[in-house]
Amino acid sequence: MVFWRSKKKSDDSPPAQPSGPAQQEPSTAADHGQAAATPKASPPAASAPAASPPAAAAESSAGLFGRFRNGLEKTRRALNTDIRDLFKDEGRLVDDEFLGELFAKLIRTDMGAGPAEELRDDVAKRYRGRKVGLDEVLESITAQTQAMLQQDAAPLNLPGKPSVILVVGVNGSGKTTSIGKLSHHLTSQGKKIVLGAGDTFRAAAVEQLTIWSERIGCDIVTGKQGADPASVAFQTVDKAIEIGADVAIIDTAGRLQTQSNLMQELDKIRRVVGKKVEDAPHEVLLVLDATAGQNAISQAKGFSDAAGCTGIILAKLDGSARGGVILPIRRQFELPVKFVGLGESIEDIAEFDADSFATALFAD
Ligand SMILES: Nc1nc2c(ncn2[C@@H]2O[C@H](COP(=O)(O)OP(=O)(O)OP(=O)(O)O)[C@@H](O)[C@H]2O)c(=O)[nH]1
Ligand SMILES: [Mg+2]
Repeated sequence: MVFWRSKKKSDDSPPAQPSGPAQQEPSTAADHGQAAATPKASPPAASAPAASPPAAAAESSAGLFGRFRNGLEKTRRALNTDIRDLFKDEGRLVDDEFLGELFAKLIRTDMGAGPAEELRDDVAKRYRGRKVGLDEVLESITAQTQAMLQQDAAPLNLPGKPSVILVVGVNGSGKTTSIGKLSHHLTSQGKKIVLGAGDTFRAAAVEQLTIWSERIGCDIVTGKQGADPASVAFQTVDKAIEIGADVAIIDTAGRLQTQSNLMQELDKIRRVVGKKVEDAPHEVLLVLDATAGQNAISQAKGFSDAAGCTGIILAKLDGSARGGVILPIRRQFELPVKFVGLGESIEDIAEFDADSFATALFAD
């Protein structure tokens, strides 16, 4: 049985209303390889915090720079301290010793050997044999990082009403939180959202998304624990059509690409929503955890192809001094980074922009 909840911001209305029969596709008895969850979802928080005031529809690059700068504080501090340490004196001769030290500092941000070598080699090409100051080196590294992070413009593909976004990734990467923040971002642009609690494996996951829906003031479709996620996805899209929503965003349980039954479950969700709305899902967003560094990359390798991902949300950039991980991610995934997560609050998501991001990464 699938339920949906009408939007409410801070009232005390009763919990989910039953809606029509469950969708007919048979359930997959997927083995999620996780401990059994709490038997019942507790009712959602009665009075969820009100949503924050709407953000500006299109953020200026100055605004973005400021947000990246704050969100990247840990990485930025580590990098700045490290690189500044190379310049104890007035200037520094760019020789093998300096270049080796620079490489060692850069690699500590988890950017990987390839990108760190490129940055080092660019400094060598420009300045070898010369005495340089900190600013010159930072300028060179920033410009090169900007070039490495460049990608074609990658706005969300939201072609019609409703557009469908599926959110996937390994356990704990930040999927549900990113959905909450993304929904707020879209709502503040005037879009009407319906959430689908496709992680039916854990009752707490449904509860978590329900609380987000209340904060945002949007509808949510939920299923009983253990319900077929494809059924929830189907009902979510149905609901979006019924109420004229612009976007349906479907949460999924965490999984590894190697769990083939769970990857098939994603396939089924895709098929089912594709039957309801042409070309749906229009976005399949892979959420990666920046704090897991290179590990996030190896965990999610193959995931993007298997799940037909269209873009990346790099979550938890604020929580780590290893924000350089974005460089190998851009390189290895051949997928645009669409959003970055910069904290746990509702506003802590930003559209990715290579220039502002790289400038913020090496800023004071
Ligand atoms: N600091 C910080 N924490 C985040 C961010 N995004 C998510 N988190 C935290 O990361 C933890 C996991 O986030 P969830 O959104 O539950 O992750 P998930 O991928 O849905 O997890 P599963 O459903 O268990 O697979 C939570 O404590 C979140 O608050 C972020 O951008 N910054
Ligand atoms: Mg989740």
